Amino acid sequence: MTLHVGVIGTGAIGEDHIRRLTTVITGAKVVAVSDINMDHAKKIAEKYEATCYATGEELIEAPEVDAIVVASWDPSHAHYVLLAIKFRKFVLCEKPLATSAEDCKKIVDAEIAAQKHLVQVGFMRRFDRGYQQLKTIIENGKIGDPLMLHCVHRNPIPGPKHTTEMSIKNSVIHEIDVLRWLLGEDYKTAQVLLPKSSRLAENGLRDPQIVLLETQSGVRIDIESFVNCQYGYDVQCEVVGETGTIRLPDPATAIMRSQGARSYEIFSDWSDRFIEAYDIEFQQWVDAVKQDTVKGPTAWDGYVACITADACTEAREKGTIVPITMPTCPDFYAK
Ligand code: NAD
Ligand code: ISE
Repeated sequence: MTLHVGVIGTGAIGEDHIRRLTTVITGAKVVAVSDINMDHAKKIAEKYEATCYATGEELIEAPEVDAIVVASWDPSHAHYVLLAIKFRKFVLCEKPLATSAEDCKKIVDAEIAAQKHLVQVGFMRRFDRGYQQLKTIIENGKIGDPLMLHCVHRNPIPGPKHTTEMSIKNSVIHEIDVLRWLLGEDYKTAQVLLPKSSRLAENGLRDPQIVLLETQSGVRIDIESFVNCQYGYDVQCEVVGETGTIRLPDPATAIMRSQGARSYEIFSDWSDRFIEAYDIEFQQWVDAVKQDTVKGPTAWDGYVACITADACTEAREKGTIVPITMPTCPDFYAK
């Protein structure tokens, strides 16, 4: 059976996921697309021989659509995910699951009421070969207990409507999720330091920012978020343990010696840097949905990430260390 997928949002990543589902992933076909930018959605629909729906709501309701990918702007996610749950359809929602913890909670409650795991959040770094290697090394005790993590998340330029808050909720949310998964524990406190801002940061954007997180067992994490770094897309992570350290590998690119310099290419954005992770994420999602389930990051993971991001926002605004109170994970989501 071929899984019939509908994609809401045909912008940068939506179009890339449609290409992926069509040319890379086996067992799925994009049958429907929708975007508030109808002109673009129509072009994509034509290119991939899909039906273009006037609204995301119509797409979700359409009987031909078995499962949904939400790749529209962050504030629209919660509405579409809640509607997908109402129609008992599987939904892979790009991160963040919602822009407020309150909306994430509504999704969690709706999924529990449906008594079926339908939601997966697009935290694709969990599928990245490098992060998986870090997790295996940690779990095998090869560096003892992790004590400190030093992370970097740089984008060359921000999106058109990027805000200071989005640097955490839209960008650092990846670290918030993947480090919690890596360490297997929740966070206890959050703090945000604001260094001197880059003169290239426009419209009052505070950039860079340094996020400091502390886990429940006392592991200290620093994450540099710099959305205006100009030179490329750069994600780094070093874990310092009791008996050794491990570092996320830079993706393999050829090293060139030329004109008196040794150099290698740095990717320009996420789409190439994490291409393999997205491919694995989507193949596993399609395979699981065809088995009538989902196995990737859950609505609970999306909720916890949003609670943490909200604490970071509060910490930045108040200039203090903010305690993070995590709700108890319901049995429905307990592994
Ligand atoms: P984009 O601006 O290129 O595309 C978003 C599209 O959504 C636009 O075409 C816009 O018209 C459409 N849209 C906005 N509101 C809508 C609504 N209510 N209904 C239907 N369509 C709507 O942005 P993007 O970079 O493609 O990001 C899209 C989403 O994917 C965001 O939530 C972003 O956080 C996420 N994202 C995730 C990753 C990742 O690494 N996992 C990378 C990039 C983007
Ligand atoms: C973007 O939306 C993503 O999710 C990318 O993975 C991230 O690196 C970037 O900062 C976000 O804006």
